[in-house]
Amino acid sequence: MGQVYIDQLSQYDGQQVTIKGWVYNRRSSGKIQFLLVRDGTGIVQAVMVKKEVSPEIFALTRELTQESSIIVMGVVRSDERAPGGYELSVNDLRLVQMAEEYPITPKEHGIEFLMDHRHLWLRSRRQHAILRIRSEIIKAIRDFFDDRGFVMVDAPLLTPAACEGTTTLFETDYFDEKAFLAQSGQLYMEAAAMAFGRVYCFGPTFRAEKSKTRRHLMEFWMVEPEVAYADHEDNMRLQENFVSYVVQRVLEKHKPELEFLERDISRLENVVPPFPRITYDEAIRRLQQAGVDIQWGADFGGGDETILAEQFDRPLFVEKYPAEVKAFYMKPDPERPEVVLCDDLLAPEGYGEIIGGSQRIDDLDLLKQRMQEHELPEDVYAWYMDLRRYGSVPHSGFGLGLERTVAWICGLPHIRETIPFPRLINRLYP
Ligand code: NSS
Repeated sequence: MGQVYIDQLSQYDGQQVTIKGWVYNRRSSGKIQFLLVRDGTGIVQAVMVKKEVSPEIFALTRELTQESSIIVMGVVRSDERAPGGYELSVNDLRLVQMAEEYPITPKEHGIEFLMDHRHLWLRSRRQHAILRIRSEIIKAIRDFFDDRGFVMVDAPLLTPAACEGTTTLFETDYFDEKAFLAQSGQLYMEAAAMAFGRVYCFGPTFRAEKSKTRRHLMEFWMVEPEVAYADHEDNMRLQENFVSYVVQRVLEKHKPELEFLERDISRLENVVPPFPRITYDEAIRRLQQAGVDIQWGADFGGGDETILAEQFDRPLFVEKYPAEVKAFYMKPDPERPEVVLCDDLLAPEGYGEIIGGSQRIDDLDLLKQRMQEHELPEDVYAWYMDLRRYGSVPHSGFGLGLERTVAWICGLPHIRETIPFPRLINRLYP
């Protein structure tokens, strides 16, 4: 049998196979050596008995260092005691490269050391569990929208204008012009929604966040659906169905990884619609009752979000914030123009805001007025205003941050492990 992957071993019980991978660990007891071999799909114990291989191979195996690359050949044997239920009786081995002394050993390392070695740290079991769940979440996100008739439309990453305020823009030279890395694809999705009805984009976004927190990355992935003819209510319904779908998919496919991460699975099983909803006004009352010194008109900090979310057993919608603390494009509530038809979805257990969404302003004059209040240059937004000139309709959308969602679902204390190579305020390496 040619190369077989470790997660497929159960199909090869009793057969001779070849595994191509790396040495995860090794121990020997005289006439027998035990290798833990990993190949990216899993880890298998490979047992080498002295009299079953050549003396050269037995001697070579004794010298193998952690992370040396090897090709092992042997017979698959089911064994209840083995992790995964199978082990390999080795009859041949080839060394591909003898690894130098590996910096990450089974002992505990500090976080900065691990982050400096992120390119190697990815090989650990914990990072495997997290990044496999991330990969599944991405697939679930795409499946949810694709199965419901949304068209995926890619937004540009180099843009002439801001979407989410001018304070967090990364600026770069664009020949004789200035360009900014995209903070959001939303404005382009509004154009796409007028063309295709229901659309989404899903890609990296960039924000120069000058705050060092456990929830902020400088480069993060966001999925942004936008729906023509959808109002604020439709928008929230879509969000709760979407978030529940993603969580249930991870529960269905990745329980072993969640268990490895010691995630409290019962908390995730609760995540089914409908989600509780409170207004911003009520959120302020609840915070004041909890002893927080906050007045109507202020935005929430991470700590405030945690206090609110902890009062509920599933994600919490907070809707209708004061227009002043929100973006220029949000539609005022016709019954109370000082608040806007927006919502933030707060994840439970202190993971904070995972979604920001709103119904958009569809009236040209009001949009112009808001842009003036926010001191936004009209010329670079001319195309965006055109959308209110040619067949403007009510429309809504939202953005879900992928990494915060991964942190919440995996139960991680910090966002830095949710993306393969995080960009943090003090880190651009590796
Ligand atoms: O600023 S948001 O609240 N909303 C938007 O960008 C809208 N333009 C989206 C839309 O309606 N199409 O960001 C949305 C989400 C937010 O809830 C977080 O989950 C995530 O994006 N987010 C971040 N994640 C990680 N790091 C940083 N810095 C970050 N900023 C936002």
